[in-house]
Amino acid sequence: MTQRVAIIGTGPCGLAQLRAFQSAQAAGAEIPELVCFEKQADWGGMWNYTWRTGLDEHGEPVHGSMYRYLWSNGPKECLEFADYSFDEHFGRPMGSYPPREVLWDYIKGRVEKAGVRPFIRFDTAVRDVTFDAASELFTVTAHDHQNDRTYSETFNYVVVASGHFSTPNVPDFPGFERFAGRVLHAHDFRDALEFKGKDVLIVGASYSAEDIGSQCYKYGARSITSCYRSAPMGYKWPTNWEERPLLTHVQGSTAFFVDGSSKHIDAIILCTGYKHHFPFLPEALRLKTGNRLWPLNLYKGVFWEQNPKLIYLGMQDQWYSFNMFDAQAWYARDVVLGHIALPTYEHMHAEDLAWRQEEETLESAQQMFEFQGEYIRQLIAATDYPSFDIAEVNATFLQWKQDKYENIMGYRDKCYRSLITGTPATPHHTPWLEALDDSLTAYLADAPADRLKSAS
Ligand code: FAD
Ligand code: NA7
Repeated sequence: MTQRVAIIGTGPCGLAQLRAFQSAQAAGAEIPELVCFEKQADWGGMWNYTWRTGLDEHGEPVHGSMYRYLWSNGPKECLEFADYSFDEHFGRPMGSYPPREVLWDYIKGRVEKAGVRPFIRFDTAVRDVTFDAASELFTVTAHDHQNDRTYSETFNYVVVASGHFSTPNVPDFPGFERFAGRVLHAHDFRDALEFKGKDVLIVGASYSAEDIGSQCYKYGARSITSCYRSAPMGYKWPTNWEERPLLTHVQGSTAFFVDGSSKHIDAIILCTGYKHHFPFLPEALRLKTGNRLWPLNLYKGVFWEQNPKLIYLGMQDQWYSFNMFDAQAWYARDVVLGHIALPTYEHMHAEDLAWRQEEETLESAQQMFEFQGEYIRQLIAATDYPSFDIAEVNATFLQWKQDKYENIMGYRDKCYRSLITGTPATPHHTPWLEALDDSLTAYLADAPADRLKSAS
């Protein structure tokens, strides 16, 4: 019987899995039957922007957490696909920090070229996955929203590529229930213009706090106050942005902080991270972890050790992103195809624990991306995924970190060299802080629209 593989999700991870199998097929391998379930109407996962919040048109929780005006928060050179370069897709050099729509276009270009769209069932949400030990088959139950039909099919493998930055972690603070302004989580943040002229309080001190605060600043918030639980972000903020220790409570329109200080605020944005959430998985198959570099119980960061026919992609906290997902997907593919044999449970778990032990010793950002880089290097060495210079990617991450500490509102104007093609990035026509139009058309134009108009 032909093997069947279910893939849940068509974000960068699910698409990496499809591309991995397609590339093996193109090289002459016989591949299993692939069925990819995607609850949204289009592919790209997070990068497929939606204006919706709350529930979608089918009553499903909205997956998207990306907002308008989002530009890459790391250099594109650190995430470039090794088998599909930016040069190949765009045919020209560009800046190092493209906006969301440009990266979405890039992600789509590779899978359009690979011709894998027919494997995908869109508007189809996976509801339930079970495993039968006797037959060694998974039963996947899905809801096809186009035909309003729920059905079940069996599979030999299940790849969970449903992402982990979608279900918000939403703490409560005393006084929220009587606060006069808006309280929202980053997951529901869409347009920074909503906060123009307002005093915005940001809770949290990681990527979302930094970037959503920066969006609000860029689009005209009156002031930004960000508060932290563990440590301040420590960048050189503009004069109307200050960091305070954690919020204790809110009274009327006043926020109070752990150090006893207080401040007037109009709106509160909880940038307090996300939960790994798999409502379709039973207890025995469900990964439980915080957002960290080495989630436990996944051999090679991918295979559910208790039942390695269940594969998780992209569950790690991410310095590396698209290229890590590729490394994982290629490795998973080679296990499914029988090119790589998995060791015993004891071996897998011991290796997993050794990675975790090392993860726990990491202190600096540099140590963390080097750790993730080494993990990826080892995965790539085992497959035919094109290798690339991980040490140079790490060096680019290090420079990126320094750029941020030098100028948090200007780091996106810096340019790096591709580690796949060697092409240097070229400065964007407009500094990030002044580039209010984030569309693909505006980004790829030779000059800002107003300059083009006056020249014609
Ligand atoms: P996702 O992209 O989240 O895709 C998961 C897919 O699974 C979705 O299409 C979803 O609809 C589908 N799905 C979920 N549940 C089901 C179900 N039950 N049935 C069927 N389908 C389902 N990374 C970067 O490299 N650079 C950045 O600048 C960057 N910025 C980010 C900004 C924000 C605000 C967020 C939230 C993330 C950002 N990331 C960034 C990280 C981003 O999550 C990854 O780049 C990437 O999208 C992860 O891919 P994924 O496939 O694992 O998950
Ligand atoms: P992260 O990186 O997981 O960070 C979550 C932040 O939220 C972090 O600063 C946490 O503080 C803070 N947090 C979590 N719970 C609380 C409570 N209860 N009170 C105060 N602060 C809290 O999530 P992000 O959303 O920033 O980034 C996720 C992805 O989205 C990332 O890939 C980006 O590219 C976009 P801590 O440091 O743990 O004390």
